Amino acid sequence: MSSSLKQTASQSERRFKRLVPVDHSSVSFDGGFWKSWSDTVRNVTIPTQHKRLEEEGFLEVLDFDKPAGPLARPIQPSGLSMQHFFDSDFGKWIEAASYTLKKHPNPDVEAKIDAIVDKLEQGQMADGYLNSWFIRREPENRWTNLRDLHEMYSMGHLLEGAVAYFEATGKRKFLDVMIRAVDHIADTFGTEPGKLRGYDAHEEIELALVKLYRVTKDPRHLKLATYFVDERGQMPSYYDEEARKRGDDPAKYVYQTYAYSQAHMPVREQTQVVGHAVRAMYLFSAMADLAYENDDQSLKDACDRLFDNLTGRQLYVTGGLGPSASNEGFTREYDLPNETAYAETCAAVALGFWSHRMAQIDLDSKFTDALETVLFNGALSGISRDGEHYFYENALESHGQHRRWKWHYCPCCPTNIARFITSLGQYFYSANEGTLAVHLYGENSSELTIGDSFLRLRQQTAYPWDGDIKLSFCLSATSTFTLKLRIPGWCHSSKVSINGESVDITSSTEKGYVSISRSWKDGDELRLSFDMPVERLYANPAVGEDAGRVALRRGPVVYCVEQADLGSEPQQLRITPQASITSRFDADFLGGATVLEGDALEADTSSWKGTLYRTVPAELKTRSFKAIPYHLWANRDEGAMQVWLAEK
Ligand code: FUB
Ligand code: ZN
Repeated sequence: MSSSLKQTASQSERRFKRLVPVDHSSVSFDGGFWKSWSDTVRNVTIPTQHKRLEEEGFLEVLDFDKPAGPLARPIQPSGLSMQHFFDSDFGKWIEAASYTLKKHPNPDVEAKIDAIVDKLEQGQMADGYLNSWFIRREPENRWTNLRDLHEMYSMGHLLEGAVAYFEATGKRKFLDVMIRAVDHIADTFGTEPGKLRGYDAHEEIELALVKLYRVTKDPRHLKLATYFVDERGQMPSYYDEEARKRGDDPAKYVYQTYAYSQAHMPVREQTQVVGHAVRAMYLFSAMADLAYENDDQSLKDACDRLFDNLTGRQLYVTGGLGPSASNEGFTREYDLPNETAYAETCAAVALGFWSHRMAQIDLDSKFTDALETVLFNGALSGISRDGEHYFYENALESHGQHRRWKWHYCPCCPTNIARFITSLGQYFYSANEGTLAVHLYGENSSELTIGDSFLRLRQQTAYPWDGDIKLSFCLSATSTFTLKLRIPGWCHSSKVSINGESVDITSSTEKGYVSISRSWKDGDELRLSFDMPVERLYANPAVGEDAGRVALRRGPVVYCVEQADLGSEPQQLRITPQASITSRFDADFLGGATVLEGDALEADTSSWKGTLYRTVPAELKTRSFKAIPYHLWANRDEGAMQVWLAEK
């Protein structure tokens, strides 16, 4: 039996018909929306982030031959200093930078990565342990506080960096260093006698181990990831036992509940998304990975419940998530305040990771719709148009107090959005023996393999500003496969034609993907047309903050009104239900974007001077307004902004 036939047989025995995402480097953004973002991240973000890591002393933690200096970040009440996880920041930077290297070799970036790797190798302990904080400052305390101190979180990010760097360059040193670190973790944790039954409170190592397994094919790496996910939330809590061992009272836990780390009950029993948002998204990404690798229906079911809970009750219209600063996460369902929204960039990026993984085991556009929403809104808003300023919190309303910063006290978000964009190609397509799925739209050309066929596919489109897309097929030989095209959830009217002949899509659409099975030949041309009107969105009445308000969306892009255009605060604007709102592409607006324009009402404040309350409401006068894509806000002068606009 040929190896590809063997693979087919094992696929058919599986519960999930798994899709394999394309390698990010097989997709080139040679024009259109993502070209300028990818170029900016590669040419500006990656080098400036390294500069910041140097300037801000992040890389000094690797000077293992010098005594550790004074703390750059104080210890917080939880016992954690941001410095405990500096390794994660350069780990993520290495990962983001590595994704650029395959197509754009850069000896300077490689040298910078190699310098970090040399130091990591030098500092690694004889038993494989690797964490700069503990090695330099308190080696006797390693593995004594998984609840608070991020040891495996940091190692997980180094591991993801090592996998990406190996895949980009073929250089093994970093990968081997991290495999030794993983061997050490596996010797220390697990259910076998003599091992600790612990797991890190900040999830990350789990999904990193699955990435490692996909490179090494070593079942021990998958087993370790599975152990961490299965062990999470088992009672009695490991964290209580660990605290007692340290001489701490578990009842004095700063965050009070292990729901903060999704460790309040076994993961398969969880039905509501709770706690710290980034942690939750990393955990659920790992659960989806393990459902995929282990063919585990129970993990898939848990993910489904949690996904529906998140998207049905706890997600901002922008794809932002985790409204509260106090736990960097979730509160109660439908609690979606706009001005104080925490909505951390990392959390939106990580929702992208999770939803993408879900789509590989269950091709349902509800997952890829969520991916697209974060991509064009709540994640992309985390980086400025110049590529070197950032948001940590992605508010949906501001009075001008939210400004982008050059670097952050806790800079987890910049490198996260960078790695999302530099690896974006992998999110566009996935395939298995007989299927090619197109998840995202945007100008690109890609080199894809479906079964034994090699295909060059070109997407020509001005998406997301326009809903017309041309897919051109360049095939060396005629090839039969099923093309699955995502019909975006926001689209209410779409058309597909092949070589000028229209295709009936109503009967062949399942879970938001239209299936077209045929013999594809060189030169075939498929056209997609998604109707893209300006839409008014209303929130579930349980979201008290949005009562009487409307948000504007066109295609996948959510809009906001900024004081920079209005000249006054958008909070005084009233959108009327009958107002016509038109769209126009403005090539000069922040690199080119479609803006919305229309008439609205605005309160006349001239008669209110010195009055706070009165019995006569404000008079309203007509004025014009302009709305801009939310992801582009705060790129101009300081001022107010609003996504959910009052409706009159
Ligand atoms: O704690 C590590 C990272 O820093 C988290 O993922 C972010 O929320 C920020 O707290
Ligand atoms: Zn972050």
